[in-house]
Amino acid sequence: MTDDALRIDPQRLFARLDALAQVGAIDGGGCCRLALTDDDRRGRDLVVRWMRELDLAVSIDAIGNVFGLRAGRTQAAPVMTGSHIDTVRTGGRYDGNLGVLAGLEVLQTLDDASIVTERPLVVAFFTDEEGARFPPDMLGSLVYVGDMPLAEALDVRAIDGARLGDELARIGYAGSAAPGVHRPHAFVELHIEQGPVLDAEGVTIGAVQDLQGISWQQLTVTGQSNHAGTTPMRLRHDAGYAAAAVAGYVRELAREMGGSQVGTVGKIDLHPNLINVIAARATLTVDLRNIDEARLREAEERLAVFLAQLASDEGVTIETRSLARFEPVRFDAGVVARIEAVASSLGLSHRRMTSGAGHDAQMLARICPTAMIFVPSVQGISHNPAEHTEAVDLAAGANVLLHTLLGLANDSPIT
Ligand code: HGY
Ligand code: MN
Ligand code: MN
Repeated sequence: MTDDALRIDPQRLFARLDALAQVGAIDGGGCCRLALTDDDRRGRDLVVRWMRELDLAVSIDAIGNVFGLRAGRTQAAPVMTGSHIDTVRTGGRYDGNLGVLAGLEVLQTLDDASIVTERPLVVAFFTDEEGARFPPDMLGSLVYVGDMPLAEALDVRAIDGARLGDELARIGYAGSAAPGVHRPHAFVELHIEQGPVLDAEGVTIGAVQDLQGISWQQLTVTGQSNHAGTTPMRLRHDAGYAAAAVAGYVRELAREMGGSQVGTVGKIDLHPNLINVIAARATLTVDLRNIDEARLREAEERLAVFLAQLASDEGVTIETRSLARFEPVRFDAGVVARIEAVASSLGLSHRRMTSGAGHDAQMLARICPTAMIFVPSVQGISHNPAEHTEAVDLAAGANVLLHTLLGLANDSPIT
């Protein structure tokens, strides 16, 4: 069989996706495997078992990133693929998991065809991509590329108070390899779009050329608890009202700025959180994103002005703490072009696009030529158990990954 005719085994890919989705399964067909929990450990153990069954050389680094290496004809820098297998609390079964398991499927397809590539191939999964339990997101890949000190990462506190380094050791994934092992020649990540574009346009493949900037902040509003019945409105210092005002402002700011600006208040905790007590304290998060760095900075500045006025008007204090701040990323034009050429050669519709979500690829792009392959999310739903991608699209994405990796690993010209 010529390399061009090579295709992955869809049923084998779907079987692994289903098996991994059973780990931390939640109602509605999704998964909950928050980073470094026992369910994350079970998911890791399963994928590492698959890596070993494929005779990959498995290495685990000090932040728990896991790499499976398939030898090439040479010892040249490897071509790497991968993603994450940690999820949000209401995760779907494809977010991250598809990129890792399609990578394994590609390697097994090459084994079946007795193909040895010039460069080694590596499939990776990175620790705590979601950042939902331990901020920032993409923490593992950020440490891997050297832009977050290991010691600082190990001391990160979870939203439940746990220390990252303690949890990593507890689940047995505090590896011995130094972050940065297997410096890649190139990195390609297959991922579901998690947005509505491909599905709405009926396009199969997204060749992702850029990814928007991310600003995560935690706000702590301190007011004064008081009686909900006896306290006149003019005497209130209501942290609950202030939190709601921030959520309303963030929505209004995004609408007013337009373009790619988005804003989300996804987490609000009130204290004492009781029906007849004016909240003394509110802890909330603000997620702002924009493909344009200057506009993202403008959104942050306008929020800061709003918070200062709100604090003064309501007689509360508002402390802010940055949880993550990543500038927009442009992916490698050569790798993007290769993805498009492969999609065309497979007869698949494709289009260039921006990623609204953060991904490990945005960190790998700091150290090597990197790009992403998207497949459609039905109705753009993600971070939701109802997240779905059609089987034909899952297979199409994995075949584009197969031939993109093959071309990069053999340094073949783009045709
Ligand atoms: O937040 C994100 O965009 C990603 O899901 N970690
Ligand atoms: Mn993801
Ligand atoms: Mn996600």
